[in-house]
Amino acid sequence: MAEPGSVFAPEGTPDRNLALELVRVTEAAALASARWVGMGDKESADGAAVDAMRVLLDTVRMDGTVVIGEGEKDEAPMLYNGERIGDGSSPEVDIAVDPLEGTTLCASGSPNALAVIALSERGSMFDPGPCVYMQKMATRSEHADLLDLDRPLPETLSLIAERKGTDIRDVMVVVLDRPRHEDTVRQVREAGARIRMIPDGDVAAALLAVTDRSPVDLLWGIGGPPEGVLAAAGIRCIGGQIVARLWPRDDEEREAALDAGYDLEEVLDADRLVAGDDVFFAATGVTDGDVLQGAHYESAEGATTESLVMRSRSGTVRRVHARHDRTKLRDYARAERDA
Ligand code: VTB
Repeated sequence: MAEPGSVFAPEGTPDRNLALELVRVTEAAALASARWVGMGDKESADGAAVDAMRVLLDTVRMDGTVVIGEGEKDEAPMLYNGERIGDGSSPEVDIAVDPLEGTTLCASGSPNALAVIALSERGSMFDPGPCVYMQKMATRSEHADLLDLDRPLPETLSLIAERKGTDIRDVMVVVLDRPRHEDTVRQVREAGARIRMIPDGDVAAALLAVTDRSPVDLLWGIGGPPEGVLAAAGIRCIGGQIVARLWPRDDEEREAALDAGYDLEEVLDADRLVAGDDVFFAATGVTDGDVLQGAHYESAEGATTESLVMRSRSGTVRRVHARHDRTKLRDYARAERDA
């Protein structure tokens, strides 16, 4: 029997949608880091997002553990992996967070930087361990059964074209622009499919790939495992599928992962990456992107944000457009502090 106020309430009981509380957290991070858009200083942009997010996270009633955060405790003062967050009351949750996904995108004023967070039941999020990279593919539900990390990518793109009833030239795959992808990129081009090359930001790219009527059919590539877990949380809510596999860079990393008990052959899908039955996800745009508009400072007093606010259990996907009154917020924050 769940305790009163728990999000993991008995079936049929209306309960809390934590995503509605999380959106304030991502909005705060986006507004703070958006001050640094194009300033060429990704550390400050990230720091501003972390500080803003950490303060607001304390307002969420929960007993949270950061599973995917800013890194190990000795390298991250806040939102480090293992940090306990919230007031300790129910529910018990795992937290995956990236206060600024795409720090370089933000620093260069490029599209698709996001503030993002996801929660799910304690113990339900995949912990990537020592691996720095993961192979990933994501697509919307109609093509989900075609995802295969071992099939050559041009073949998968042909199958998607066939399923869509189009030519392979009409298919578009989004790929991180990295030297490790050069061979595959060449093969895809030879096969005649099109590529959207992105400098960073494969969480936004994964969300785009699973969106209906998206210009992009598939996300493919080797990127960060934290971004894989965050994308999976979003996909659990919005629909579509991701498959991923840990990708050790060298023998040392392979050994460390094996010693830690990881199965390097295992194909991890959205349900494995985020196994909970009740997943909450919120993301707010920092710079303008395909999925979300960025935070805009429109006047001395005002700013606007756009966020995605989602929950897997109910399947509700909200787009929240917010207008923020910076003068009032400042006064309000001061009054709270002085109280
Ligand atoms: C990607 C990208 C991220 O890390 O996951 C990437 O989506 C992978 O790492 O925005 P490399 O940059 O080392 O290739 C980010 O760029 C940063 O988190």
